[in-house]
Amino acid sequence: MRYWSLLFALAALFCIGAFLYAPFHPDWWLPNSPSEPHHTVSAFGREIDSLFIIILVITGVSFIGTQIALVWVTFRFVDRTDAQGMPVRPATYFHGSQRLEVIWTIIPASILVFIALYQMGTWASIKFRSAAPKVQPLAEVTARQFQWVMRYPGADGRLNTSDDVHLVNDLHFVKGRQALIYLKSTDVLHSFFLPQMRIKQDAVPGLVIPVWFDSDRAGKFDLACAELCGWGHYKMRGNVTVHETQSEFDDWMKRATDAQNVSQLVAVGGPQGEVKPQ
Ligand SMILES: [Cu+2]
Repeated sequence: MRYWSLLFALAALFCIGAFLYAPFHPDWWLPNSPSEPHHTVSAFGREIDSLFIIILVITGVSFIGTQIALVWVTFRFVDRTDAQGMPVRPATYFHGSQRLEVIWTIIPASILVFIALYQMGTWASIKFRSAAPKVQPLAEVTARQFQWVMRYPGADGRLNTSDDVHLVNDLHFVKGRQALIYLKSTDVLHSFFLPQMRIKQDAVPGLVIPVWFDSDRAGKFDLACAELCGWGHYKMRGNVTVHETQSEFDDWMKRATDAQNVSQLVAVGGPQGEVKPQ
């Protein structure tokens, strides 16, 4: 029955096609800006993508090699019987092969050690607190079921003061500047995910975790929760706006501050809004 070898060969061909297609097709698996599908917007993005490509090459070459071996073995050593129904080439059985086991342990272990060492620099620059940029925090982001609560410092530039600006699912920062946020959670595990910037960080109840990122393109991007956090997990989609200049960001912040002051005045004036904002 050589059908099996044909079936394995077809599956292998399909996967090899996908493997060759993936790195060159925009948005096949690494999301980018819609207007520039081949451009990764953040500095971390380029490092993360190159790690992905290295892992894709290692797994792809291993996969192609094992598939060729599998197809060849199932084709070459297909079961054959003679006129009496007896196997022409009876199978021989043996138990264990120390040499083989040593080889197939050492090779994957070496590959894993290589990847672990190779990615250390990238990991350190994205995750180590010592690498956090020495800048004023952009915001405090608190995840809760099921929204992102953003708290921006107001005019005084300091967080946790009375002029802070509160927004929901709306992250803004400036192009070409490192943005630093403090990530918290009030209930369960969430995961702060900026797909186009290749940033993903768990929000853990009880912890305040610094997260930093940048973008070399202005525009609209996505924020998502990448941790299944309950029935409304899908609702934790937020908007990310990268402003072209600091003054554009400042204008937006002023509008957000004014809108917050208006809503507070209306709240003070009661549901009928007797106190009219100026
Ligand atoms: Cu969530």
